[in-house]
Amino acid sequence: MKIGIVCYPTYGGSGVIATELGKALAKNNHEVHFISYAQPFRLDIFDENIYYHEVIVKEYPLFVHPPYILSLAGKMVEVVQYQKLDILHVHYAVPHATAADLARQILRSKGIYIPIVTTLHGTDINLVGKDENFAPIITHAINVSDGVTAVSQSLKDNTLAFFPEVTNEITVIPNFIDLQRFSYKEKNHFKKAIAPNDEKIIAHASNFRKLKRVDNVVRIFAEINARVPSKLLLIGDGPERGKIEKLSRELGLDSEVKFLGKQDAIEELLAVCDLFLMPSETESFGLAALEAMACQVPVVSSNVEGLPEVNIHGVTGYTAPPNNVSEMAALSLLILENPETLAQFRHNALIQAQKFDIKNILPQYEQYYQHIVQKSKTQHPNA
Ligand code: GMT
Repeated sequence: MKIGIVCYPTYGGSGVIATELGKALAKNNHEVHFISYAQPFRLDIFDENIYYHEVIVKEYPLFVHPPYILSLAGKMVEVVQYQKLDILHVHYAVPHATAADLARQILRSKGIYIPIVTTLHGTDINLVGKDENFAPIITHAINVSDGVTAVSQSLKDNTLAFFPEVTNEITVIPNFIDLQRFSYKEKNHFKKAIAPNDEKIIAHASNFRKLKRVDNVVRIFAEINARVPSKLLLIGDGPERGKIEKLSRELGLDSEVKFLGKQDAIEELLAVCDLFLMPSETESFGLAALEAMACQVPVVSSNVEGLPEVNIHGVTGYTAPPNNVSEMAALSLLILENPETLAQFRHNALIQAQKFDIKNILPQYEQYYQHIVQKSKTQHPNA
């Protein structure tokens, strides 16, 4: 098939999933066309089946806010028409599904019907979706898509609860992991460099947005470190970074907390960790937790939304209400102070991660695309 993929190129789970899906589809001999305003950060390979089309947003003195959505729709029209795409897969209802709807209308006037699959990732539904002005736009974008998927059952349930006028069917296709890339590897020399006195190594990775509660990561770590000497690796960067550095200094943890910034080879870092913390206030899935689990790292996370579908309480780690720092610290210590629990949870984390193996999830997307293409051919035979 010839598949167009539209995503945000930035450091974040939806961009990772969209890019890794496109790479896996290309390996399976599909022709994949990425459409975005910058090269997605994980699109770091050459593959003869992969194309990248940049959306250029032109600035005019008249426009204070250049209309990205129109530039995107225009690029979609061009790529669908000239590359003869079979399907457009857009990640995020707003603005991508909205732009795709416009592109599809324009293409229909040229006798082309392009089916649109929209994948909901969470931020558009849980955060943007709470802005009243966006509600009718998101509802419309979902209802006019030819197919809609959500990355967890919880996200599907929330979408239907927040947007009562959504009538379109939503299919859950969970996020996935490449277990060949994300796996446990012996990195003793690296471990020694980070934790020379055999301290426990704890990690957190995110885009440091407020909802990730990186401040609570540091507070949980402070309670852990008071009992079990440890090091904290903070991977990623974002708006909260300055505050978190200040908090670490205030808690006297500057030499225990390492700010590593954005890292490409995150699997190399996870390979040396004993625990991953994800105390988010909202999380439709928690891809970073799954990446840790694939590397056999147990997770202590909050129990919101999709996280309990990924991190199983008492099996692959523990979950607790968000903002309950003391409970998350106590649960972390249950793992770190008990070598048998740590070993068992490491094993369980891998078994759970295997359920999300890309080898199992990729065919679900391929079958879904086939189904949507067939359905739209039946519904729009003359387009
Ligand atoms: O969480 C972020 O900051 C990034 C965001 C995104 O849209 O890229 O992640 C969302 O999509 C990921 C991939 O499906 C999920 O793993 C994250 O849980 C989800 N984030 C939220 O729901 C807050």
